[in-house]
Amino acid sequence: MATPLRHDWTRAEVLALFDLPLPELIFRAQSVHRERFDPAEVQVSTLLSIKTGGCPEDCAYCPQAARYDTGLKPHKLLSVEEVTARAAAAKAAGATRFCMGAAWRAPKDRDIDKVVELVRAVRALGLETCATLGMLTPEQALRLKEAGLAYYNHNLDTAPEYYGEIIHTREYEDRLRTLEHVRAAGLKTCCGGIVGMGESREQRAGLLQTLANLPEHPQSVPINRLVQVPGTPLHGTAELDPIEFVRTIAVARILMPASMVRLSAGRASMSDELQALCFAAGANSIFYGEKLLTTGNPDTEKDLALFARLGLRPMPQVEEEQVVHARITTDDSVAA
Ligand code: SAM
Ligand code: DTB
Ligand code: SF4
Repeated sequence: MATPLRHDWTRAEVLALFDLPLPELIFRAQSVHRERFDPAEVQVSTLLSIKTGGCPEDCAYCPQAARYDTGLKPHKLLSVEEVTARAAAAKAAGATRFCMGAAWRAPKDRDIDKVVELVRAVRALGLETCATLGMLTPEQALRLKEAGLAYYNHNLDTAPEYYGEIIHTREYEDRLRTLEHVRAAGLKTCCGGIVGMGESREQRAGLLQTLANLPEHPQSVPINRLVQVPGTPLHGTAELDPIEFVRTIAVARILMPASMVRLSAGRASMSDELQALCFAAGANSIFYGEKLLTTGNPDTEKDLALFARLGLRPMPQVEEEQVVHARITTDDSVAA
């Protein structure tokens, strides 16, 4: 029987996992991973920034906050034609999910009207859809669900006690509330955070503990390594030890055994060897395509060569009904 899902992790338990000798930690993560996943498969999603820059929030890591001078060229919401062309190209390159990101604090209802059109257009190409648009009302979440959106990305970013060091224009509670609305609308959640922002190991454990103790584990858990962008307050932060990054991935895998753990931002500056360790530690999805939202990502040829080198292959797209079935049989909180 697969390891049951838990929602009652203590900080001490999570820290004890971080403290394990690395081979033991990777062994445990890999064992849990194989209970529910094929260790040779990696899910690939392509990102597109559909509305770039000019954001009123002050997230200290983000090149899109209007208040930081990062040299970024902002643009308004892209047209349906442009997004459709980009999604078709992503599909042709082998992506199975297309994730649209907008630099909003919270979309207006008329923004949602337009995003609904984009979701319909991307879905019509046979791609799974994901969006990250900021805080949502319950009604907005429902409208996105009705349009056929599969996932909503909304990150907790860091531990509750470190959040105030990174963002001052909204509260942790605001993030939790939007996640509640997303779950209530029946959307799958993509929720994770960023490491390498100067947080302590205890705070990395706090982020993962909070994610695992949500009422339902996020189906997708992006672990981003901070991309340091000149002009943002976090530019110049001491680099996180790459082995500590691997530990973070492994602990995420152990705490959330049925979730896709995404090796997210930061891959452009990671060696093949570091990424190989992350896959061995239970990461099973990546962003694929030469750009994240505004910063670089490895190009597709490089990733395909990495997959070939490691004997990995892209995960086939899961049909909607199969996903629902898998959630009911693997997540006790859904089955209960
Ligand atoms: N504005 C919306 C929001 O904040 O929810 C959606 C877009 S926002 C850019 C999506 C996520 O990208 C953030 O929550 C953060 O985790 C991640 N991110 C932004 N800048 C980053 C950076 N420099 N390094 C790593 N991750 C970053
Ligand atoms: C997530 O957790 N990481 C992605 C996606 N969700 C939207 C975004 C990473 C952004 C990195 C900085 C940039 O390219 O602007
Ligand atoms: Fe705005 Fe999102 Fe960037 Fe924060 S992370 S500044 S909310 S775009």
